[in-house]
Amino acid sequence: MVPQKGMTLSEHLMAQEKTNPAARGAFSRLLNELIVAAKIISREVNQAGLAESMGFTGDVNVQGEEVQKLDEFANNLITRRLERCGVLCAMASEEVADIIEIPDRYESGDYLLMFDPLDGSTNIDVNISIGTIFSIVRRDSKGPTVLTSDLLRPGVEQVAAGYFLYGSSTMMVYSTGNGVSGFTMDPSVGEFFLSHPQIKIPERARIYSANEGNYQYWSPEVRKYMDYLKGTDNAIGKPYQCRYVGSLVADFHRNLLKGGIFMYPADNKDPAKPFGKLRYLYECAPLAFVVEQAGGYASTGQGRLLEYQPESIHQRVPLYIGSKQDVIEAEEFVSGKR
Ligand code: P6P
Repeated sequence: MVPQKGMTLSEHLMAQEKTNPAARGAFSRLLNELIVAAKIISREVNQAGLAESMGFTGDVNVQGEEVQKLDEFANNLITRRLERCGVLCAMASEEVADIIEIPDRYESGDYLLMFDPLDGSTNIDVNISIGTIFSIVRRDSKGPTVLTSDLLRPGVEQVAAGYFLYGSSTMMVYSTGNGVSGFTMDPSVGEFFLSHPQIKIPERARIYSANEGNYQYWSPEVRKYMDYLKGTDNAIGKPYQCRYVGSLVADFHRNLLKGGIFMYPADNKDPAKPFGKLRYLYECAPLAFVVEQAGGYASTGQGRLLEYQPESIHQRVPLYIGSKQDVIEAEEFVSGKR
């Protein structure tokens, strides 16, 4: 099946099931529930900006409902919708300390969902794009109880991953292991249409995304790489351009389409976070799955990120992700080989 621009997401999911029988039915139910949640989050994100500008007080909105912080709202919405889809045996959220079990009243399934319900939510009131990131694995353990080890999987074991981007338009970008497809929502009909079939990231591009305010907290190897990018003796012969909005999904999406490297290195700013800020299960592994499916690469700075074995559900790891040649080069510097 050759994906045609304008194809709906539902058509695309059904076509995926033909090439991926393991995903027949259950998978589409899971993704369709996620899509409904994303449409509702998209509406709330847009209204939040309006509410802010109209100066509503925080506690009660125009419908008289209790206003929750948007990331709490997004987390609760995804949890409530997905727990009843009959396809999941557990979930884990960047917003929730422990594993999220499926209530007994709902049918359990063979998949687990890890998600960051609203990454970058502090950017809402300055109208910068934010996103929802998701990762799906099949259950590993047998027996009546889902184990934490079912969640603590290296990213290579994901069966699907992707993100929703709430920006100038709402997009969904995802992969089930057969390349990366991007869909743009037409708000007038509330449907996602294929706008970016078979996304491929350039092998190299003159863009880097990093918070250089952390420069003094980085290792000498990371600083050496940053200085290399900003010099003229790099592979392109000109200083790279810095593009950084401080919203991972927005920065990643731009680099996926235009190329370049996003990095959040380990730093010694906060002894409690020696491996940097970003979480493996909800941010790094799903985006690494997508970027490799698009021909790119993701590294912890010491090796392939998708092969990293997380030790806790909120494990943080350093992240270097984007164009393959750029990330390989970063890994050579950061691991001390250059
Ligand atoms: P810093 C948002 O809070 C986030 O988790 C990511 O979306 C973003 O890439 C990163 O943190 C920005 O962190 O330290 O540069 O503000």
